[in-house]
Amino acid sequence: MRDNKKLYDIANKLMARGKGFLAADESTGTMNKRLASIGVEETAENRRRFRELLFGCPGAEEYLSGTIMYDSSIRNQMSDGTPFVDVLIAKGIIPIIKVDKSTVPHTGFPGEVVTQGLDDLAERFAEYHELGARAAKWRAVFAISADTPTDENIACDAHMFARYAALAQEAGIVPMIEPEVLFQGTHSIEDAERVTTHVIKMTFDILAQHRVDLAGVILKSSMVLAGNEHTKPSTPEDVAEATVRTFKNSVPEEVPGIVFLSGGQSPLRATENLHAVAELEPLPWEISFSYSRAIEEPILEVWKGSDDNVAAAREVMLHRLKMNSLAEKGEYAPDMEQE
Ligand code: 5MM
Repeated sequence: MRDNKKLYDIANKLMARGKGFLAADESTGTMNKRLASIGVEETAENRRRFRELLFGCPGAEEYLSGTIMYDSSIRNQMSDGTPFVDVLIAKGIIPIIKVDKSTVPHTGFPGEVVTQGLDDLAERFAEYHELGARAAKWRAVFAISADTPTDENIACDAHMFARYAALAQEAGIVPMIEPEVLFQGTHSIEDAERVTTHVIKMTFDILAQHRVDLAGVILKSSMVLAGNEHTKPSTPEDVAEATVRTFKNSVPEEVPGIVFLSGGQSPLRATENLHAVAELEPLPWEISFSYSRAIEEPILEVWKGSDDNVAAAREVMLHRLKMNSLAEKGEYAPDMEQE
């Protein structure tokens, strides 16, 4: 009989108050785009050097309970030969492994994609557990338009979430499910709420049908806000109210935690919106951040690929993490950005 208590313990550690996740799980193509954006050559060594900057940042453990890694990173190491994964574990940061293999077009459903990566997943989980991962991430993507997402597309991804989550729990790994409703678009905040509620609700219904233990699952969600091309940007108060209402209408209370992706919001906006959600606590779930771009963008700008800039880039990283940690506790104010 499986001991689910271990899963609950991992989930509780991940959702520790004042701590969140760094999503450093860019696939090779995405990481190359990040390097190109700062004029750095897109090589395996430069991708490794950037991960060394992030994973080796002294003090990050004060604000991070988990770090999401890509397959190549969980097998990679610091310049001195110490495996990245050992560096994180020594700091008490739980290694989380991205296991989906990205999206492909959903045949017959124009404009929609489905996530792939279930083949050999049980064997991959066994290896990732051996390498030190105790949580995993699988992302599905939904764009809002007049015709999308369709129920068939949501159900297809939800069945894959369920299969992935069941296999993760069987391997002693906490599954994080990430149904990302894209921020990019002209949609209103009301459309975002309607679609996000429907996607999350259908996903959890199908997870429950597949007998996934929802007390051992973390939800990684988009915030609910108007699209980036909508005429009126949503205020933090609007985002918080719509997001919390969405969760209350779609997320079962036994789910231990919900973390946010930043989705292309600016770093400051992602922090302000997290703070506004935290101000509506208590909620049935622990809430935190799991940002990639909203943490990494300012770090990349300072680093610019030079070893001489690593210390300054790590200061920027610690600042961003501290701001998000304060926001997670509802203790953030924009004037703290200047300190
Ligand atoms: C780091 O980006 C993750 C993987 O993306 P690709 O497979 O496209 O390279 C992504 O799943 C990320 O973990 C989340 O979406 C959160 O990232 P943002 O930038 O939205 O906070």
